[in-house]
Amino acid sequence: MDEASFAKIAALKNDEVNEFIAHAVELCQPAKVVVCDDSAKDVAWIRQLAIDNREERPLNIQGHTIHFDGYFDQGRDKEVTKYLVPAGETLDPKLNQMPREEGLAEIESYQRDSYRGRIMLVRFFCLGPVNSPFSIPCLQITDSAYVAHSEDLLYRNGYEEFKRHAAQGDFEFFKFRHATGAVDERMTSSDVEHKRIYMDYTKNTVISVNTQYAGNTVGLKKLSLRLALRKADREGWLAEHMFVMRVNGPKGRRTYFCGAFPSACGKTSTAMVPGENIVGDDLAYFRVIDGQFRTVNVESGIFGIITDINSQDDPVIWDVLHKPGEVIFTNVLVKDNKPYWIGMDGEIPDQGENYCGPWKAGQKGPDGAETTPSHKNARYTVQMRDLENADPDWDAPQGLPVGGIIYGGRDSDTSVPVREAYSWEHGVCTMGATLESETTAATLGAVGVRSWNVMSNMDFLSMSVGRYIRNNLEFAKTIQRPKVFGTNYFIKKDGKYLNGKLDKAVWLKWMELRVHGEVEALDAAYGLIPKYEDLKRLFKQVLDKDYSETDYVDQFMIRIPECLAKLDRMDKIFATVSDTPETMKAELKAQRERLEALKAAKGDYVSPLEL
Ligand code: SPV
Ligand code: MN
Repeated sequence: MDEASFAKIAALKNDEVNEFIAHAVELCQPAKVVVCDDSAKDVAWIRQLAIDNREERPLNIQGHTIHFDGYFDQGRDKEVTKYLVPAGETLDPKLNQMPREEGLAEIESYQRDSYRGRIMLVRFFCLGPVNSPFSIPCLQITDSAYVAHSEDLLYRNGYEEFKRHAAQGDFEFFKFRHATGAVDERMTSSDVEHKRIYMDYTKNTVISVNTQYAGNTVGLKKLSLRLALRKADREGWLAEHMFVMRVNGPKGRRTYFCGAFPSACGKTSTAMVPGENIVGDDLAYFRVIDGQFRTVNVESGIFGIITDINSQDDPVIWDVLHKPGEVIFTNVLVKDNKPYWIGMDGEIPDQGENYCGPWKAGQKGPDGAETTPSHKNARYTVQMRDLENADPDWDAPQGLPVGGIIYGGRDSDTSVPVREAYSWEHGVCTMGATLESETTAATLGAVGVRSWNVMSNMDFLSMSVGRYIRNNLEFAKTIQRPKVFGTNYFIKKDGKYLNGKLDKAVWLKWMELRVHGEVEALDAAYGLIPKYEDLKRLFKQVLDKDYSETDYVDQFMIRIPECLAKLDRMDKIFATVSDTPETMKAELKAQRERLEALKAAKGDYVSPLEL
């Protein structure tokens, strides 16, 4: 470590920082340690290092690079992601876990000497805006310049934040230590057998090894979400897997919405809907500030799925991906230094380099599976400040007031496209806690299988399901809470989707009006639904479309047998949750009774015109 690096650590005067760095040096044995601060010089040095050590390669457009993850490292790996539980503590049995001492010994054995001949990077970042009630400072150690570079795009700088806190005395921060492990000739982690992501949650620490995929390595993304859920539980706030966006109402009114959508349920496309403004696309914290329910985007960039990004459906992202500026492409197809992906405009070459290495159409993967030109989870990494539809207040230190929460599921046969909850409790329990998504042809396995994903946060829960739901129910109890909505963009009739891709723009405007009590709604027994006249007017206004009454009736038909079947599934699931809150049980029961009563009065399938 040179003097400049040493001086940066010394200035923080923090034993916990010193010990974490010293332990990493001792364990991983780097050739050199470089400590970065928030300066443009250090950020630029990291960007160049990623290229110099061949973790990234420049593409044709200035500032664009490609990074490849290994064939078996294309997503989050749940199986090897575990909580380390100290002796004498218990965690909910639904969580993947192991004894702490055993886990530490194992993962440290994989990280021992892993930085030999490499540079150990020490970085400081901040979750949420800096110098704000939401901020959580983070210390990241890694030997991957790609990981460090991604964090520069995705998070606020945090060195000055650490300094500010250091001046004030003790403070809590999150720590991450990542090691790439053995690599192949393409610089991708090759020791797949020993891939591990272990949460040493009692020490606010996450350790990962033998992986490069950002969801497993970028400490501030999903690794921090698991720690943040526990910190929030201790402190009485909420850490959510949600986008944040601004919906523009009449007369320049700005209403902020947060949304939890499992994969392939329309999360990013909702946050990026034309005419509205994005604040963030993945992680949100909620706190009560000055008696208001407020939120921030935890991140400062987007690590988004690139599959199906095209100039028609996603003009803003398409533009960012085609102009000079900082973009990291991952696991797309590259030919002549140009990136290609499934679902883009134009022709895709039938050969090049991709997540398999050198690639030709028809090639089988090392596991014998069919391959595609780009991986379906191939991604782009860009900064909020490069998005022309970014809300100017996206970085506000006091956060933004929340008008509505949206839980977006995916089913072909049950829920109407949009409905409003009767209350916070009704929404949290029957829309958030019962969120389901149906598998599509794009995922492995059978199509149409429903998977349950509480608030879309299931993969990141670091406590029991019941406790997490209870925290949501209890949060902000004494103040006005946002309205809660449920969406489903995927309802079908006779095998055909009933909605166009852009219809969500209309649902957003309707929800905005409902937040302010400016349109009426109909009671559909499992929530409040729009009236035809209002949607007809909004379709014309937003999409310049004539919305027919037949479309309305098809889309908003109350399908009682399917709704009751969903309640049956939920009763079965929650019977396995030992600490289901009483409120949850009561909401499910009341929902069933309302649906049964409507069925007795009007039959199995009830037209919205009959309500
Ligand atoms: C998700 O899978 O929810 C993501 C990408 O946002 S990952 O970084 O893998 O979590
Ligand atoms: Mn996510």
